This record gives sequence, C-alpha cells and structure tokens, in this order.
Amino acid sequence: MAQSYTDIWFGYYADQYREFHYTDNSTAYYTNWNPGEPNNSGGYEFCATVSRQHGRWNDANCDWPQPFVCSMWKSTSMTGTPPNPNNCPAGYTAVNSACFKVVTSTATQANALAACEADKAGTNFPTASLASIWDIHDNYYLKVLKKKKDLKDPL
Ligand SMILES: [Ca+2]
Repeated sequence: MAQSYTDIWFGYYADQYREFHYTDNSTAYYTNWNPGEPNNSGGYEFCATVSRQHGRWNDANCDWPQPFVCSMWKSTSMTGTPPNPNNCPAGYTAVNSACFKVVTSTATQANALAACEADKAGTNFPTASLASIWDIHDNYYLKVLKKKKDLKDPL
C-alpha cells in the first residue's frame, strides 16, 4: 500500500533542550498538538508535522521524507506586480499576513527547508522558510489547502 502522506513538514522544530522554534525565527503564539504530542518517540522526534486530515501537529523524525509547506511574509513591494495582487510571489497563496505554498514532492525536513529558502532567489522578499503557523486561521486554511492537493493518495 502506498504511503498517503497524511503529515506534512512545516517550520516548527525542537532544539536539544526540547524547546520548539520556527525556522524563520518568528514567535510561536499558537500550537495545535495532537493529544499526547509532542512525545519525542524513541528520542528522535525533533521536527513537527501538521496533519492534512485533522490539522493537528506531531513531532516526528526529521529524516522522514514528507511533503512540506513553505511560507514567506507578504511584501508590499509586490504591489502592482500581476499576477500577484496579494503581495505574494508566484506559486504562493495569501493567507492572513503570510504567503503559503504546499510542495507535494517529499523531502527530509532539512532538504525541505533548503527548498523553501531557495524560493527567495530572484525576489525581493526578506524571508523564505518552512511555514510558520500563527493562528487557528492559518492552521485551518492549510488543512483545507492540503486536502485539495494531490498528495499521492486520497484520504
Ligand atoms: Ca511524536
């Protein structure tokens, strides 16, 4: 049976002291852990995933290949640059004050981060990283967006 990629990397990760941070250094105001998570199962779970089924989070092994979601902050410097009326770069969708892009190919968390950061090249956006989820609206949007994407198998 093919893997269904229920879980997707975003930019939340634990340091050696088990304190979580965002890869773009933004402050975490909101969390949505699955009950019992983060559990650091086996002592190897330092990267967070968000479920496209129910939107809740899990800490997982950073080396597992998973789809991922990138984000950039909106930039007013993108004003008037069609076809990006929402101050987001091409391929990104505006949600609240950020721009998100779901990537359906799989990568380790580190390679996913590198892929997101590469999207900054050729733009004047100040940051590009794995996604930060600031609030329940972001989280709900991502759940809906991911369900629309072809992630190998239907749920
Ligand atoms: Ca876990």
